[in-house]
Amino acid sequence: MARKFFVGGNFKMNGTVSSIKEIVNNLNNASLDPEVEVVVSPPSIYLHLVRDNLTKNIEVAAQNVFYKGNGAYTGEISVEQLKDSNINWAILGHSERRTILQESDETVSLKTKYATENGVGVIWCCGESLEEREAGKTIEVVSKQLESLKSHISDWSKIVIAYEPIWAIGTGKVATTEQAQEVHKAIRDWLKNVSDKVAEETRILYGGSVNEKNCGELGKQPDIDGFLVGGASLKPAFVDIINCKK
Ligand code: 3PY
Repeated sequence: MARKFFVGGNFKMNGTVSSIKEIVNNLNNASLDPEVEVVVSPPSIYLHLVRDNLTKNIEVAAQNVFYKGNGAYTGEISVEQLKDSNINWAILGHSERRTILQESDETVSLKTKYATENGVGVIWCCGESLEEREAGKTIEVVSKQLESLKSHISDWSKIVIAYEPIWAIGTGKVATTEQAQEVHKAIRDWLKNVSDKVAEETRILYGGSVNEKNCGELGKQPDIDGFLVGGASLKPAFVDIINCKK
């Protein structure tokens, strides 16, 4: 089965009612490649605004979700609430949450398990720090993150993996196409530990300073099945990234 190209827009903690309406209008009026699956992820306060106004061809993702159902968990958001609001995706394990919010591999895996078992797709992020890359530990670090995930989940069909080297996030530094392809291939090889089918079918996105200029080359790599876009998803150029295969 051919893997459908996937482009996610991670707005992070950015935007206002008016700037987000502008992004939504821009996407609604754009001619988007129908062969590409697009998901945008605004901050939780704007999830409804986006879902209510955005074309239904584009799905919406939360930037976090809790690993338990509704209850006494102040400040958290539940899978049930997402589904009730027609939000069918969540980004989990982004390095900003792993480092700044100190989410462990275990926490990310538990969240991913709860979300996927209850009908919410997950853009599951992994990646190494600059120090780890320089120590030659990239594959080891990513494999450890994957290992934790594998020990908690059995259904991989609702997971899209985003490889995001931490040193390329918000720094303007992009992994070279060779560096990105090498890790994507290693992730696909690792997925054979789950099954050949999962290795063949799981989309692996590249994230980290993707923009309209570098997306073309990255998108041609055999194991790069799309992007998780940060800052550029807030700009009109996001449309060019979605259409990079056109
Ligand atoms: C970035 O491109 O900076 C990202 O973190 C995308 O998630």
